[in-house]
Amino acid sequence: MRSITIKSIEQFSIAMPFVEKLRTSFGEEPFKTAVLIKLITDDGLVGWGEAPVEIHPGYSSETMGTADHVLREFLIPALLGQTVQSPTDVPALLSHTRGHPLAKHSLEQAVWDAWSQANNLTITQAFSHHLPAGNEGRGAAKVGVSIGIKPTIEETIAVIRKRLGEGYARIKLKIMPGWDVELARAVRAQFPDILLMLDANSAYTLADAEYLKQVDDLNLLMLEQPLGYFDIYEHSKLQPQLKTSICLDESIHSADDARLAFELGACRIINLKPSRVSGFTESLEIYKVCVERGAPLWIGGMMETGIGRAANAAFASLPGVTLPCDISATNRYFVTDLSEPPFELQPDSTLRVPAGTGLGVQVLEDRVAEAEALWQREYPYST
Ligand code: OSB
Ligand code: MG
Repeated sequence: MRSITIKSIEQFSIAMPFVEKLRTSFGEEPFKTAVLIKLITDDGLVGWGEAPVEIHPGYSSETMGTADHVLREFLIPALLGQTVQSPTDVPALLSHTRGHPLAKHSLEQAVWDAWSQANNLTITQAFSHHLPAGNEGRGAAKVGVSIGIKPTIEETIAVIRKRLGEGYARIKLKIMPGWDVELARAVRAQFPDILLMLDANSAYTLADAEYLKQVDDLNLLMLEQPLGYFDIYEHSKLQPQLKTSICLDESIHSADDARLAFELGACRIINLKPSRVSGFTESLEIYKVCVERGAPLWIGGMMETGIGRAANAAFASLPGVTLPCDISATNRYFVTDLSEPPFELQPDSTLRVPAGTGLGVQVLEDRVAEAEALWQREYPYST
């Protein structure tokens, strides 16, 4: 395999209007925001990455401000001039900076993109190259859609009906105390056969165990992250009390966390967000943990632009990813995205993975500049 040498790295803070915002138990973001990375190699190859950071430290402790700062001051300087034999070398190069997984992920993604191109591979083939034989991509990713907290149950049912009509085969509903059991019962009554799941984003405590049992007879695909951010222990006390499978999102930051969660019986399923676990190198380790245990796995989302989405869809096409992913079509998120072609939902509820080398999408730099201008207009106090 050919190495790459990193010649320059640019970062862009961007904002884009959402087609439909996503209200969760911790709030709602006014815009899609991110810090994008453009990396150029000695040979002139260009790799792109996305840190899907938000304005508020609600889902992640990272924000637009922290990612901008940590990338500029610490992470980018650590990569400049480095020769990388494999993208899996990147975590060690960044290890002197503690934390900041979303920021680290953006750089690692850009390296995966450029390295794949240097080796004439799609990014999916680059992932498979780092896995045992038999883990080749399937060319498409099975996907669902995540629906935020709405003012009424009727509005929620209308959005679900629209999404089912578009062809999404799995519906995820955001819940919080007071917007949970009644909602789930009403939706199940309307749609008895759909793949349905709930995501609490850490809104409950172990004291709510009896209360949460009320959703147990609704044949849910899973209940995502009911308890504390970072918690594994209390989930291990809740899972045995529920028939419904618990899926962990916020609590899993590494392959070690995944092993611990499975050993303790804290969950049966993992939502793997490559950004949350600091990149695709750690994602590959979590993938292997799940495959070895025969545990269901799916790829989550952070409302990524086409840049992050392309890489996530590629990872989601690997055969160990067994459940529909939170990677919806471009038109679920944006009117105009930063890359082309857009991701379109296929009749079998999949997104096709681009066929070209690297990410396989074309980044439209004039759109990146527009999105940068929107961020600067809305948040003039920031860099
Ligand atoms: O909990 O999965 C989550 C978006 C932002 C923060 C947290 C979450 C989400 C989603 C979005 O559910 C899924 C998507 O990208 O479509
Ligand atoms: Mg979640």
